[in-house]
Amino acid sequence: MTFPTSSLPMHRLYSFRRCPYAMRARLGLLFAEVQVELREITLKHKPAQMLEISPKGTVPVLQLSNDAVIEESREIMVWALEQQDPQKLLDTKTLHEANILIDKNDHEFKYWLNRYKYADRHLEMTQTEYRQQGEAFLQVLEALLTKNAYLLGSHITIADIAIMPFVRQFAHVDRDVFYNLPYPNLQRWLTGWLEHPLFLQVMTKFEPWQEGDEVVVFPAYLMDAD
Ligand SMILES: N[C@@H](CCC(=O)N[C@@H](CS)C(=O)NCC(=O)O)C(=O)O
Repeated sequence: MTFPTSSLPMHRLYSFRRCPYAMRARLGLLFAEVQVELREITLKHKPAQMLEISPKGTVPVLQLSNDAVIEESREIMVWALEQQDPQKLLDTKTLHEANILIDKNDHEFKYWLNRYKYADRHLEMTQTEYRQQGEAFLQVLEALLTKNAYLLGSHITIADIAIMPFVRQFAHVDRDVFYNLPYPNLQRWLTGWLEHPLFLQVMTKFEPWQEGDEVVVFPAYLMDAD
């Protein structure tokens, strides 16, 4: 279903297409059906306007229309879903478990993922050893997905959208290796996500924003997520 674009002022998201943190923020906005002005950036040339409101210089950054700034991806997802959550991603029954999984993703899995991806910069262990360290988390996810279609049940929760971009990145270090690992349910879950209409929308390409550009509205249209 298509709705007319809302009138200004809009919230504004600084984003980078390939960043997994920015992907989860965009997924949160899409599932929440919250439209924002999107400013695509490059990490090499961060806009001064972004650094002014968020000097730590990471994406995503959400500047609300009241000028409040949210500069952590997790908080952006939660903020968006607190505005509106038609698919109940913030299900109170699973929220505690979701937070534990997201913590594990952000504080443990991400560490091994970086080393697996950039093994040539971290010579203490081999790439295979880094991958095996990361697989400890994949095994947790596989066990959950053996029981259910999504991580915490038969419906998508915030855990799925928060973690999926990182599993995607892990898989894409070497797709042949990933799809030959003994995690059929995780592979099924990831493939489902890569084909999901909202994920395809999240990966829309935009030119980096420059002062004076026309406003880019994201999502350009809202569709049923089913
Ligand atoms: N804790 C932050 C981490 C965000 C983050 O590290 N983003 C990366 C890109 S994926 C970044 O902006 N890095 C800054 C840089 O490389 O200059 C969040 O969850 O939003």
